[in-house]
Amino acid sequence: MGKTYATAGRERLRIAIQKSGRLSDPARALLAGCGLAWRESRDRLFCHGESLPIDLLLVRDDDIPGLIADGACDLGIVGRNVLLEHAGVRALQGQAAAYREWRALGVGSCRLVLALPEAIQWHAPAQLQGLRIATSYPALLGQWLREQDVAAEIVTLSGSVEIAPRLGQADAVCDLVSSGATLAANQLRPVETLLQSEAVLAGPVAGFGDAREDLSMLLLRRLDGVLRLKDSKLLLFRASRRAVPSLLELLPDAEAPVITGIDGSDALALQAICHGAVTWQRLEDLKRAGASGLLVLPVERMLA
Ligand code: PRT
Ligand code: ZN
Repeated sequence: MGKTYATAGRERLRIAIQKSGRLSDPARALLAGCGLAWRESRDRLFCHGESLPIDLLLVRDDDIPGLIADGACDLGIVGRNVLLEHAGVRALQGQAAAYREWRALGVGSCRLVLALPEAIQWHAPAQLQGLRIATSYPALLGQWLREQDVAAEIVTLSGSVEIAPRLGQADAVCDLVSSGATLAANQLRPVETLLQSEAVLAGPVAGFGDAREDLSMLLLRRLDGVLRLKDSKLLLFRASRRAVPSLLELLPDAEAPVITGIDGSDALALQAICHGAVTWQRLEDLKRAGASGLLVLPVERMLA
């Protein structure tokens, strides 16, 4: 198996994704949506691509930026927070980033926030001077503190950051939040957002210069199609010519509507891809404005 890892590179593309965690299912779903299929291997670390020469490496998310930087993997799906923290650590060591964000993927959204015990009134970053802040993101926190011109002590913890103030390890925390429930359960209140994060496709700064170049471009084109269609629906309906302008006003998110005449009738047939939610309310509004025979269909693939 070691041989496969070492020699699979140059002709095949290798994508690192999280083995298990919040981003593993969304990452697989996105890649499957791009037409990728894999043979699961027994060691469950390496999945050989069956439909295209694109293999998966299943790893801890924290390892993904380093794998791309080392060239052990070509692309990776990882939180922007992890990618930028890794880049921040490299920058402190005088190394260039060696990867960049290729696409934001619209899943795994969260914020990196500074949070204080609820009892403390928040005015401005200056009040952090001399305090201890617990975080798993020391490079990002350090950068932000420097921008604020504040000297605080960074207490680096690999987990259970939210509990640090109650344990007397820190005065404040800098951690990821999505719903905010964990902070609230620990009597902490978010006061500043340091970073808006989501899962991203990360890849090298420059291209590959070999067979992987075409493969990565193919994958990007398909991914763009999948991302564009994420919440999209195909809407079909009929309407009189007179009603069309006001109907189109109700469809600001419709992409290039196609309008065709119906033989032997003064009605027109319309079809449009809507990128926003097509709710019952919207259908009722369209019907009131003169649409009939409304049909909403899922859109599976799109190649522009
Ligand atoms: O094992 P491995 O190292 O691969 O996984 P991990 O445990 O380090 O990461 P994982 O699976 O927890 O998260 C992977 C990525 O998901 C993160 O890097 C973020 O980009 C993204 N993400 C999105 C989140 C959250 N939302 C999130 N809420 N990552 C962590 N959390 C944690 C947060 O740290 C806090 O403990 O969830 C808690 C808060 O949640 P709320 O909903 O109570 O606010
Ligand atoms: Zn991790």
